[in-house]
Amino acid sequence: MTDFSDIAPRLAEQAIELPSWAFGNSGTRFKVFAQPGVPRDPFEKISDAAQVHRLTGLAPKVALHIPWDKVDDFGALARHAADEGVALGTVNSNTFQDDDYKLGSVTHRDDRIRQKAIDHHFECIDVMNETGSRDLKIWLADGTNYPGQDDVRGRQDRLADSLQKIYDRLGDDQRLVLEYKFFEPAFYHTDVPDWGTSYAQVSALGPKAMVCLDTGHHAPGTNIEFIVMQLLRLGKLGSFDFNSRFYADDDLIVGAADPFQLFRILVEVIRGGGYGAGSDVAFMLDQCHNVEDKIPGQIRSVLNVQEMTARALLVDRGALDAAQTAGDVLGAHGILMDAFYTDVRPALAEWRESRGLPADPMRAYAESGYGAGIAASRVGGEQAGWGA
Ligand code: PSV
Ligand code: MN
Ligand code: MN
Repeated sequence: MTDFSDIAPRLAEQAIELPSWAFGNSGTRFKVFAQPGVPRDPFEKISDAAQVHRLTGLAPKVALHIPWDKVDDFGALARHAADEGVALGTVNSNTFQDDDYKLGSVTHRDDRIRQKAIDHHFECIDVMNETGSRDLKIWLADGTNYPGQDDVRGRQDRLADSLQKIYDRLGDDQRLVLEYKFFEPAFYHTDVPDWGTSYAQVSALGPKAMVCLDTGHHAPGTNIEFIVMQLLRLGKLGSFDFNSRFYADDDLIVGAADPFQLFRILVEVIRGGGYGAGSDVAFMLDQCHNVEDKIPGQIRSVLNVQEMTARALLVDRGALDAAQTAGDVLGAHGILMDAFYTDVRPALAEWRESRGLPADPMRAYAESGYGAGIAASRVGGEQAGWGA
């Protein structure tokens, strides 16, 4: 069994991006629950996100969503982030909250609407140029509800054409990551429903286009770690959106529904070279709090990712390979499970303290008074996109 001290240095390589929209009010299609102290503008969202990094050392970047996080001066937002000890990360586009996009955005038959969607992505790239962000993340709500509603082949061709125009605008050090999702808001077909479609589209674009894998965007029973393995093998895994799902796109705390699945995913990430220094894979959370407090909800998630990363790093690769080569089915399985069942929490608490971080970030946040402070000082917080 690998020892914790062997893997401790590698834990310092972990960096997880937080979604700005996790800090505003959110809910379901039935109700948005307002919480006291939610941010009134993008600057306050960054300040809240920075608390997560301050207490865990795990979350040095914040992803933006345009236009939700539109400000007059993105340079000032980037400087504010730096003052708070974090940086601005991935820029997410939004082509799903405009009447024009009812029947599609970059796949729309109408040239005007398609161009409008493309122009929105150009605007996002302009933002990236100001913030220094590397990645443009595209998630599309495009799809149809009824067989025959539109010609799915034509939509796929228009998607390729629009993506090419967006891709051609990217700077040398910028990337496009295309997120897939099997359904919702469209229910018959979705234009980018699966990793294969995303892979086919980004492969046609070139090396700066990659796939984004949101862990909540698969049918029940999907072997997500297999997809992780395949995309890493193909050199096309650009980023993760981590969250948990029980049923559909639940966007719950990472590792809450199925910690073992999170472990299996991270085992493949590490096996495929997708973890740590030298890897280009962006680890993001895509989690939208509903009933839980926002900042501790994010703290819980990044700690869960760290915990499963530590367990995945503990897998004794040499012993596993030997057992696999020998055809020792139960031995190999046992080696993996030994790592999964290792309680790394005490060792992680010590590791944190050795780096000047609180042993228990959840408790440290509760005792910090930050939550009470923002509840008292902020009135009239804005909603996070959803339901806004
Ligand atoms: C919608 O499904 C979604 O949750 C996607 O996962 C995006 O990443 C996110 O919204 C933000 O646009
Ligand atoms: Mn997502
Ligand atoms: Mn989603």
